[in-house]
Amino acid sequence: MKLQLKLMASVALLACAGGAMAEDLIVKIGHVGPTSGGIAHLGKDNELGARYAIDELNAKGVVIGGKKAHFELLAEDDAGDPKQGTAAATKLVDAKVNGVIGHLNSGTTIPASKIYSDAGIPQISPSATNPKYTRNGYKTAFRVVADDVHLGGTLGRYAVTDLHGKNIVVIDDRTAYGQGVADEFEKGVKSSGGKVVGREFTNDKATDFTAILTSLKAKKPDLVFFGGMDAVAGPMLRQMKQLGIDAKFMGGDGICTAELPKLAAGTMGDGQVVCAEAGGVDGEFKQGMETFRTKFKDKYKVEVQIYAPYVYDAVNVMVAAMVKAGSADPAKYLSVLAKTEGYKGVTGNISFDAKGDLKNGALTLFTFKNGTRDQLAVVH
Ligand code: ABU
Repeated sequence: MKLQLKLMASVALLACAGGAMAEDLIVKIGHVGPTSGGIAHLGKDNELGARYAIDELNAKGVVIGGKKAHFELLAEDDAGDPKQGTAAATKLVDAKVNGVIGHLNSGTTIPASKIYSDAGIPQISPSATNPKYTRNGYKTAFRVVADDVHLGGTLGRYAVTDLHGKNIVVIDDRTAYGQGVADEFEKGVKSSGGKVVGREFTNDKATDFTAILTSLKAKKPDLVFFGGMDAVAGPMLRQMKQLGIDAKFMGGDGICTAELPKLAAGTMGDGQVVCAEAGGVDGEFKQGMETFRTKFKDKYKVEVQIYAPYVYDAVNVMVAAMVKAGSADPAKYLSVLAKTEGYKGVTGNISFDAKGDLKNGALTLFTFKNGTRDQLAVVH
């Protein structure tokens, strides 16, 4: 009889323990980026930013609505391809994720945003800069970087007023990002009294630019702007050198990565390349960004490429909204997320405007010296 009572007590204790575990809240965070293909190094950079945030949140212990939250990362690869992007989005919706961080490319982020919007799932892109992403009226779409109007326009004005470009030529990769940022660059050049004397296009998988570079060489360019990603910009720089095109080379955030010097294989002159990250910190935030980069390298044994800190912030902003709402249910925390105001992240102050865009997004202009990024200025 005593043994039976003891057994019953043990079963009751186990049931309690099981009950306590059942009270824990599983929060699924989706992440999508190109972790295969030519810009896999950038997709992996973003994914590591998400893992970093999630590991930290799980270690810290976060309570949402009185329950201990356990965060799970559901990481998907879209290879930077719009079709694979929508397939990844559908998969995450079917998995009932509580929120999505991504995608990396504008060309995948924009079509995926309709799928998340239809499902009512909040999405924060840490890197898609095409303005259209937040202009479709989807209440679920947010981003934590500046857009291409700011990015391309600033670079266009800088090309004329600071780099004194006279014969400026433009190439784009015909993606939503590449073409969009190149158009904004052209507008910026023209608004500063400069001239674009030639424009060509390629695609985001191309490796041979001989024909378009030869055609542009005839215009005697002193500055080439490329709207596209580093995987294309690197070989383009190599071929410019082979063809004897001695010109400054500019681009947006897509080329402003730690990997570009390797992709250009030693053909970039010091100070030849000028690009901009669609975010940036100075003053009180500078140390926090430096610390993040150092800790990231210690943890993953790789340098931050460009947007890992923005992904880290995007996860934390989303979770902060869940905590404040007392719920990880998208229908309950979405309105709180939309009202995010003055969240202090490693990438600066994060507040969203009515469209879901970052308010007062800064840019950081960089050049490259001795194969590493060298900051020129933070532009507000
Ligand atoms: N912003 C550059 C890379 C991502 C994109 O917008 O396509």
